[in-house]
Amino acid sequence: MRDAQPNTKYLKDYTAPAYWIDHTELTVELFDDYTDVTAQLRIRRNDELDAAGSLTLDGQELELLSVALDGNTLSAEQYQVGDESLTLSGLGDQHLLTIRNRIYPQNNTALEGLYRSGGMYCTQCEAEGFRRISYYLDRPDVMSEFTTHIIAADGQWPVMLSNGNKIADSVMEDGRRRVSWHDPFPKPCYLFALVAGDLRVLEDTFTTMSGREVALQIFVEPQNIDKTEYAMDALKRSMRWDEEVYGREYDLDVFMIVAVDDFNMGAMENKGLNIFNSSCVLANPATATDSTYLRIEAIVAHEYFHNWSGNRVTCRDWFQLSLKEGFTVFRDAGFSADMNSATVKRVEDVQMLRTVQFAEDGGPMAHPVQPDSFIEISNFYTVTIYEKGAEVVGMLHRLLGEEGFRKGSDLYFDRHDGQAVTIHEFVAAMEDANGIDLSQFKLWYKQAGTPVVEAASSYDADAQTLTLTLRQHTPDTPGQTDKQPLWIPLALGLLDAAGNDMPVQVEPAEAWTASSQVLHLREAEQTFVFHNVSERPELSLLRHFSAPVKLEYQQSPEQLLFLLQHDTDGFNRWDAGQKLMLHWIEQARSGSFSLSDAEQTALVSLLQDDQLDKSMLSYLLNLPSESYVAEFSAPVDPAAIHHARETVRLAIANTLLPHLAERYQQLQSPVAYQPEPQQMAQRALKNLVLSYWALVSSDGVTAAQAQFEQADNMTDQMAALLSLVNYGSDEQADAALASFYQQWQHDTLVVNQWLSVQAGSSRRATVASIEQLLQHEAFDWRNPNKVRSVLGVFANQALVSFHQSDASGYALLADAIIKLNGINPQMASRLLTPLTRWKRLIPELSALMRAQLERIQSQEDLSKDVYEVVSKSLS
Ligand code: B3K
Ligand code: ZN
Repeated sequence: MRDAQPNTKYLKDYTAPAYWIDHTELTVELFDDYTDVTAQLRIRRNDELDAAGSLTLDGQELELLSVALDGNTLSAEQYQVGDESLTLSGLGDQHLLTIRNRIYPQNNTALEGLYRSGGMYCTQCEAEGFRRISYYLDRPDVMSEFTTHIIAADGQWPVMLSNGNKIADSVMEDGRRRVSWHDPFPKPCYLFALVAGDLRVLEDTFTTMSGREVALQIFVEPQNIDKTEYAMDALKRSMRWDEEVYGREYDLDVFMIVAVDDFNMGAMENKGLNIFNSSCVLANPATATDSTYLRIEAIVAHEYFHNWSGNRVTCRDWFQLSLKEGFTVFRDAGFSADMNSATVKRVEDVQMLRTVQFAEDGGPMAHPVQPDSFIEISNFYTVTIYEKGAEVVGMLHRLLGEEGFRKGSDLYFDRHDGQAVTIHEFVAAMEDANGIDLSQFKLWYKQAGTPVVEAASSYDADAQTLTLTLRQHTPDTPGQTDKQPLWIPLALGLLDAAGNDMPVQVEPAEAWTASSQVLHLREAEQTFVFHNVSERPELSLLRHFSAPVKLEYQQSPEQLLFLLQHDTDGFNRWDAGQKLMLHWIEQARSGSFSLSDAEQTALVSLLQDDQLDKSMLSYLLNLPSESYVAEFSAPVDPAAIHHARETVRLAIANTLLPHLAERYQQLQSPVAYQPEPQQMAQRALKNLVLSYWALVSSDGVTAAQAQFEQADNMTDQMAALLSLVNYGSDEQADAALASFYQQWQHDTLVVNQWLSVQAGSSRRATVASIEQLLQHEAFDWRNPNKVRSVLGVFANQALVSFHQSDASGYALLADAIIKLNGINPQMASRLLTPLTRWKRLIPELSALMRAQLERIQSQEDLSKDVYEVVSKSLS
């Protein structure tokens, strides 16, 4: 809980630590009711500083037992214990500092530091959790070699793990067992991990490119051992990919993954011992959907890739978080694109960016990819740091090309191996390896807000030229005005009337990179002239979404339809379709919507297309989400958006209706379930067809019922359940939900999906029904997955239900946040996100939401996490 006025930390105040900790020897003694920790720290004065021999260590909720310097126990007058610190003064150049303290993992509901999850112990130390285990310099620029001893009653915890390689395992004289681990790679304490439990393990091996054999182990609670194979497969593919694409090899003798049920995030890249939220690692066909498989593949890769981008080269301070996160998201996206359809992966990433990240960038929590201040670092594990950060790295890749980028990343890893560095050093490596000046480009890291690019074009038939004028500006964001023009790579193509790409010659020539068909927009306004353009072309702008900007370019529904049918860039085909559908939704809001003949024909031919990837087709035929539509309307009226979107959905379903039954049958497959791209694509399209069919026809609902009963995999069963819940009769929906729960109540991850189906359904989710779910035996306030499945899904997906005109939806969320503030501040703070958008809503809703934020703000004992988001939202 916070002090009266939480402090803001600033990047500009960074100073190096007064001491280094060269070696850390940690002894963790697990007892039933408490845990004792002994830290033996070899400290060395930082020569570069004129330090006065004073050292302040971080510590939180620790019971200090003793402090000794070079073997001599200190008396209480020889050090100062603050609320969250331990200070020693009068120190010399080098010492052995020994600190003993006691902690209570079973009472730790914040899930930071050492805590109990189900029947096991585990840790989460990033960003500042290590200080809840032991007094330490809890900052990423202090890198130390760790030796860890775990001691417990013999037989109590058969598996006891920490980072690095196991060096000893024995029963001590007092009958307790002691397992020792040594990690030869110096690391910051945020990468420390410890696990103890009665776990089962799936084992495999991987031979690295230099021929070393690495043991691979996935540890899970006994009931989950049949859900580990896919993660192992994804791990081996990730290891190979990182060797092939980045030349990066794994470095320890063993790589371990542990699945835990109670976890604040997706997973954590602790050195050699990744800890995963069980929802991001466990899968078998009966319990996991295709999207879960894809998520597992991406997260296993992401955490593994951190071994280089994050662990071997780490961050100097937490303002540099995107140095490891943006780069690693970029790397895992490349991996997923190579394993599946690259275009589909791009579509999914951009969907997320344009809804969630653009909303963050336009709201009170907007911050640069390299923030310059924060109150609570946990609040900065954001879509801006991760996804926009990855887009910025992606633009570097586009500017430098595959080879140039690889030269830059090689230089970065070689130059900084074993160091804690800054974003500046990452860009400098890219510059030095390619002989390029990226000073203007670096503004992407410094300026918050989503840039707007306005485009206008004119064609001169006589001169055979096309003139394109581009203007850019970045809106003000909290604390930042008067933004500078950015370096924006804008990929584009010109299509002739038959839909073929025309050759492109641009002036000024230096603004054009022919190999990647990119225009370089570097000023507030620039005009480009395309020569030898033999007919009036259709412009396809911002191909592959080459920069994270909002593009404003006037195109008629006919032009959009043309691009949807013909663009040679798969991403822009989809995007043209989304723009066209957005236009339909706007028309529906003004009561003037109907599909033209050409539009109807295009929809039917997409449904029947046999050339395109079926997953792509399912995206092409799917409407933009309500949140995406909201991003493009001001002020936001969630009910109006919902109804307009439903009107359009009904019209599409009716247009497709004559063909749906047949297409559904065609897409059935007799082949046994495999989580592989082609099958996944076919299921995605089949289940989209089913949802349109069930929306407009009782035959569709019957088909959903049959699929629900017969499905042998969760993808099909869940899709059928969704169709029954949303389009079946009340009786059908109730019966399906009841039978699903009956079937799966023993499986907590499946039950979470069952909770989400209800919480996210505009039809089912009422405030009363959400309250019931919160009372359900399957719900648990201490488990973040449950909280997300009910409250997160309700507030972010069931928009009409959440935005009730009597504020009951807001009040329910606010009550939950107030409750969680005392249990798990990070969770509480995450749940605030929908409330931070209050200024964008129609006035009557806006005032109601604000009142709930004020109610939260008036609570006593607000955590730093909640305080920061609420106070920034209200200012
Ligand atoms: N690095 C972790 C994030 C942990 C954050 C905890 N507050 C997960 C990841 O990005 O890989
Ligand atoms: Zn990460």
